[in-house]
Amino acid sequence: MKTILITGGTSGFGRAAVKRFHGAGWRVIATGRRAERLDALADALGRERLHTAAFDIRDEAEMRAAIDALPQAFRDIDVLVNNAGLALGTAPAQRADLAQWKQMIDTNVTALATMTHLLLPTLIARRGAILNIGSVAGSYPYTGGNVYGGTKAFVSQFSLGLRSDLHGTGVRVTSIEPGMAETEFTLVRTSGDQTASDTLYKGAEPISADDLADTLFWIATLPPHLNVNRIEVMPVRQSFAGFQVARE
Ligand code: NDP
Ligand code: 8X3
Repeated sequence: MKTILITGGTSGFGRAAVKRFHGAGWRVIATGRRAERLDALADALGRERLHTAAFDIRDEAEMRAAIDALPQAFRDIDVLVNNAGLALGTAPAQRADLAQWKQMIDTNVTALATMTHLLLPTLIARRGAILNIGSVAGSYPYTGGNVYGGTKAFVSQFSLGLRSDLHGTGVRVTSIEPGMAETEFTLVRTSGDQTASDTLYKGAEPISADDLADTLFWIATLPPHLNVNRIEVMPVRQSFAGFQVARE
């Protein structure tokens, strides 16, 4: 039986992935700050193959304590899904909130790198896999994407760098880069503006959390000699727009 650790298991992609892998018979570790959401998952799925750990992923000491406290049956982690992350704000850089920038960097970059560093010995021993959730925002700039896009560019390049460093270990690394997906992402980004969230997704047939969970499951269950390096997934209704020109 394989074991997977999914950060950000309380919502969106992460929660859907917890259910997807658990449903397929995997042992799952789900993390997130909202303990009541993790408890609800345990109520639904039971605790035999689900372990939950509630902590703020920006707190390295809490993260280490949670990994140290893993029950024996959950210690041999085969797959790490670095999913916990967020965007905050849509203002252009010159009007952005510095505290929001730092929270995005601490969560999307520092915590992701820290968790990876902590679990690398186990993942190497298991010839496991690291699935990092990047974003199309890491490749394609848009106004107001500034630091969020920068953090996701880090995820993409860090994933490729890990592939290189882990050469010969058998560990697989993938950067999964979704486009517009309907989760709590926009609610978080707009500090709880449900109308903004509903308006953004209306009529767009966005990616669903279950769609992305299926993508993660497909990658995690490929034959062990195959590695998906980077994968972009978008709704058909979303594509690219052109450059802008500030004319005289
Ligand atoms: P959600 O807001 O639905 O889920 C985000 C998850 O991250 C939650 O489980 C949340 O848990 C967790 N999280 C955030 N901050 C922390 C923290 N400090 N400590 C612990 N956990 C934290 O959004 P998505 O499911 O959409 O987002 C998942 C990932 O997908 C993110 O990395 C996001 O950037 C990325 N992404 C999203 C896209 C989209 O359009 N939705 C597209 C491309 C990428 P809790 O609040 O309980 O701590
Ligand atoms: C989330 C996708 O386009 O809103 O990463 O930045 S986008």
